[in-house]
Amino acid sequence: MTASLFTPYKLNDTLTLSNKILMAPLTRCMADDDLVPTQQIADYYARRAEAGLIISEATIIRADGQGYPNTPGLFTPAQIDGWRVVTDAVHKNGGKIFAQLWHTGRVAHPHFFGDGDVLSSSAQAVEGTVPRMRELVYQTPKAATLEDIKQLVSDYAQAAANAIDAGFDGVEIHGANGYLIDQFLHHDNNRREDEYGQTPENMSRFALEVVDAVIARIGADRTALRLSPGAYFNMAGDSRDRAVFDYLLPEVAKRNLAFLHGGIFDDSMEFDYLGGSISAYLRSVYTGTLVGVGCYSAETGSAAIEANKFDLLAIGRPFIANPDYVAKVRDDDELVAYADTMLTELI
Ligand code: FNR
Ligand code: 8K6
Repeated sequence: MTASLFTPYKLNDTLTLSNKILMAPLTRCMADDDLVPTQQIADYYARRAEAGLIISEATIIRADGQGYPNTPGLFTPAQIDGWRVVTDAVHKNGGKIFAQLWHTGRVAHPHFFGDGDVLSSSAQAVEGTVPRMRELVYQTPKAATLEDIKQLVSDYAQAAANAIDAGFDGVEIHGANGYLIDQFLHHDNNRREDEYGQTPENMSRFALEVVDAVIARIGADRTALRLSPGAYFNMAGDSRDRAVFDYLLPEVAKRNLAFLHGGIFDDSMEFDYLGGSISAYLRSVYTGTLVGVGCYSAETGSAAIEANKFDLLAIGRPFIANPDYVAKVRDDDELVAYADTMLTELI
């Protein structure tokens, strides 16, 4: 029932995956205090090298992108060296790994990076407090100036170059889940009146500038993108968002990225203004390789691939619970059920 997951998949002339199971990006908050990945993190990823592709936990491109404790970075020499230990360990076990490039935008907190502005598309605060750190109330961000935007685009590109330097096979730009890039793509957050706001073309501009800058540094074959056309996390939906993604997705398709990855926790969720689930909407508008994700099992994911709903399957929580997820699925062994209590330890 899962045989379709175990055939190789050619992403492009540069990269072929040995199977269609991706490890989804999973924040673990276990980097050291300089945001350097540890040997334990290297071991954790190396145990999962049988995945066709590992996508790393979200990794910040610069200090003011941090919104959670001990999330790794890719902007200091020590962080690059730390990641090289991880990528070497994964490669030694026959795996492939992309870095997920992250800036949390208005979800960042100065508690983590010292003085400095919290940046977003507009001065719209996210309600509430940092998870598990209730004393940290989110601040009203500063709307990024044109100068700030230029610098951010350049910092994404530099982080991509750093990822390649650290031995990653490519990068996934984190444009999903209500973080910085997504904060330009939804009307709830983007209230700008300049060339980055109001129209689908303007609201897509930052995302496309980041994509183009990363491609210019490391090539389209090694560049992927994650997007959440449906707002569901730290952001409210707006029926006008549909037009933004209707414009953006064909533009992304022209760039010939390695793949596009939906950003969602449960792909059975339907969005009125998208006319269905995230994967169904993305399939209808985007023509390249599509990764489906969100509460799939190997069986339901394999069936979805056979029904041509998407091309590759990303697995998140079950991979936290089962380092040997791929072998277990292949051998039809029983999986350990995921529980949130497992987040305190890297098994
Ligand atoms: C996530 N997810 C996530 N997504 C992302 O783009 N970057 C990240 O760093 C994280 N971190 C993260 C941590 C934890 C603990 C969870 C549970 C989830 C979302 C994840 O990639 C995936 O989309 C969802 O978990 C849905 O897939 P599963 O878990 O149902 O297979
Ligand atoms: C993306 C980085 C976040 C780091 C902590 C993640 C902890 C996630 C635990 C699962 C909770 C899912 C909540 C998502 C909102 C879904 C609303 C339908």
